[in-house]
Amino acid sequence: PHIIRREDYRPPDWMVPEIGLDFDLGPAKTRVTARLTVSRNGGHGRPLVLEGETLTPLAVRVDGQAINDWRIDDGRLVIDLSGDDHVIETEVELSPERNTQLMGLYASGGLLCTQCEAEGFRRITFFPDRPDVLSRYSVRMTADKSAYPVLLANGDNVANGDAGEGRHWAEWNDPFLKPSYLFALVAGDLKANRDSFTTMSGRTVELGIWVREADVPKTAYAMAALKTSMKWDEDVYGREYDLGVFNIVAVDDFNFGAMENKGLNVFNSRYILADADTATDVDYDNVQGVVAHEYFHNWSGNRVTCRDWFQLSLKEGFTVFRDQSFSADQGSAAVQRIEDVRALRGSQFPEDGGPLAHPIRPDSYMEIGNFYTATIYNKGAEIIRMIHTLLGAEKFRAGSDLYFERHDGQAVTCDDFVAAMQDASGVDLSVFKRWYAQAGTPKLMAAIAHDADTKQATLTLTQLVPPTPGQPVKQPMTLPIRMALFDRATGESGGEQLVVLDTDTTTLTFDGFAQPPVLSINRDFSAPVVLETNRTEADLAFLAAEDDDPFARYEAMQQLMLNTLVAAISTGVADHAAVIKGVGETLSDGALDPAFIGEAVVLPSDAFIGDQMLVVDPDAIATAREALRLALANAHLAKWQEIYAANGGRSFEYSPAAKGARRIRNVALGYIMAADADAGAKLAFTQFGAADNMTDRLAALGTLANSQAELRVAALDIFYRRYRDNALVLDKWFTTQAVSTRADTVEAVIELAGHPDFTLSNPNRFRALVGAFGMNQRSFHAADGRGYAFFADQIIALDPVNAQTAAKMVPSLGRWRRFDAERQALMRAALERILATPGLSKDVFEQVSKSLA
Ligand code: HT7
Ligand code: ZN
Repeated sequence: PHIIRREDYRPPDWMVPEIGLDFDLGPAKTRVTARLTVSRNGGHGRPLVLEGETLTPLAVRVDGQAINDWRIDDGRLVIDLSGDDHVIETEVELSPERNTQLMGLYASGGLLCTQCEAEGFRRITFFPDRPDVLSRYSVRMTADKSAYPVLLANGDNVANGDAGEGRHWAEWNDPFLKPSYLFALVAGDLKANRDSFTTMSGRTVELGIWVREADVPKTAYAMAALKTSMKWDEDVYGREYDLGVFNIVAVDDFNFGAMENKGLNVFNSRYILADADTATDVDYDNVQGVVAHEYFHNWSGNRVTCRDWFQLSLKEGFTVFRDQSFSADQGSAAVQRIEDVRALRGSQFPEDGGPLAHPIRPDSYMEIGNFYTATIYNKGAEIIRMIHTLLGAEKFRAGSDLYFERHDGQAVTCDDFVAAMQDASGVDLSVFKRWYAQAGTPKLMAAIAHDADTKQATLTLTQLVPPTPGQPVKQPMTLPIRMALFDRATGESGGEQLVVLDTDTTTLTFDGFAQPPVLSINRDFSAPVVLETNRTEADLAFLAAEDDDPFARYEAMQQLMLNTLVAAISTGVADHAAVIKGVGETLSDGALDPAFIGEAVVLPSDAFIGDQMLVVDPDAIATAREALRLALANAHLAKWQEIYAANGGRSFEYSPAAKGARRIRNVALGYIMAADADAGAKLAFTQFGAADNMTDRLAALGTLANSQAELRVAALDIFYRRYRDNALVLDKWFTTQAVSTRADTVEAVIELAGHPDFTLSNPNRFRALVGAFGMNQRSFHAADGRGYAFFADQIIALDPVNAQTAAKMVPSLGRWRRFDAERQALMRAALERILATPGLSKDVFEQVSKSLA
């Protein structure tokens, strides 16, 4: 397959200042007539080339005259034009209901909707489908009135009418220039939760969240989140919404989380619908975060967009940073940061250390759909966060103001973003820009030494950026490191300092320490690195109890746990004493937020423990982790029971305090279950039955699903019967079983793939079972390879139906180099079997071939 390279970028040959689209909509057959005003860009003689995928032109007209001398070249429509300005009309026919790839125009649950990012518009009409071609869109839709009473598109609704024969039409105009990837339409039988927002300049914006009528009550939280986001973007970034209307539509079949189409966001329904009975606290948080993310794109992505897809992190990294900051401001900033870092370590670090590693601005790709990665999004956000740290909040804001002012209405590059930050702040970011070009997670070694005679502490920082595919040698990165030194006798520190390391190594000295100080470093995870220090167990225990930076405190506890687990795995001898003591102190610290405690006392995941090992041994990890869990459970049983009792008995409320209470109580339930399986199962089953909210019900179900308790079967059955008609909740039922720590999970998952409610056509359902199973280190890596074989079968089956979703699964197998020789062979065999499948999509081909290289 063809490789697209960043260095080959060339401005478009033809611009399209205006486009009129006429849709005659139907699920089986939709006719699309497009009218493009085109103008030659520069003094070249090249033809007009319009991208097309799965399209056949039924008519082509140039300046009103039908022509026949067009040609199709690899799906593209090529037209020779003599002048510099023309009007091109094309007609095509689509079948939305046969579009299972969910890119372009497709049918979902009785709706017709579009997904155009990154390259879906070319599946709707012939067009120079690239983000640097900005056009003014006018759209007319005609459809059956009873099946599709609501017709929505970008911008403002300017006219409506009756088309006769039970059909009606609507026209929408978007006054803002936009790239084709931001085009959207939706037709369906939808009802709106309507509200309004008054902007900082006093304009009224009509807000609508469109869903099935029965789901309208589940949109209240999303609406509140939208209004809070609009206000936050005004307050924190000075960004005001620009249209008179902002609509959101929820659809059930969606390849991603949501899409920021101008004035018409389309969402995966799992990020819109929430009520106490069906959504967990995590779901509520996700709704808030994704609503904010898509709304923030209106400026960081839409008003200022990307010149080409290599610049994807320009909009995604910045917008993730913005949504993370927003979420931190809505609740516990400490817990938000812990979750952000967990997500980074859980998905981006493995990507950075594996065969699919790429910089946040990649140099080449085969299929851009494969580059919506944790690196582009989450590492991209960390890179923006580091700019924020280096500049400080005020200068960062000045940089963002300059960026939006300078580039409003343009399609730009990551260089333009950094230049605005640099110009507004006066801070030189030239070395920092290596973050955009170099892949790999830097390792930072921090060694603290002390001289009792001089009362000096010496800190030596050394960085190493590992080789990654295609990048054998790296230059040092700019690492903004927040640090503090604590006096271990008084518990005081002289305050935090920012050290900027942009060389391989540096040594810093600190005076006035009669005793060796305790090093608190990379506070708030100020640089996305893997940290190695020479801190002792006593140092970590001190920080876990005393550090005034909550993230550093959490990290110290995690590091204590990791040290204990890794030592147990490598020596076979487990010494749990330090962790038991640290957890006990944390549980008894009345000054701590329960939400924070809930995170601090949870053991690192199997996968994260594996990341610390040269060769991942899933069985040894599981054994060591269960042993530590059991030790913590037994040592603090009375405390877990006390916490469980103290945090229950209240009726559901969605507030940071109530959420924190549920979290710590459910963590306690897990430990009680570990200490006493019978009592724990009874407690869990009672909670399962009595819960007035999904967080508690699902936590109880998950605890039972991991257990040998007989009540487990009953609970799963009750849950299924209660929620079988709610697709989003049924997804949880599949996932709970797919991530179970039970030994028979592989068989259970294989059986569930044959369940009548399992389907390849709904990405949420596929991810709920197969995607979740791919993350279950214990069962996916079952030594006999049944997990791998099942997984490969599923990817092969899904590929012709939905190549994008199938390709997203490949990285679970792509990590084969991290395992023992037997597992390596089995994983490679699974990948090779996928690669040998006839007619493989380029999406899956790219992921698998790179994974095997
Ligand atoms: N910008 C959006 C990306 C997206 C997408 C990408 C590929 C295929 C389908 C997709 N749906 C949405 C989402 C976002 O980052 O906000
Ligand atoms: Zn985004």
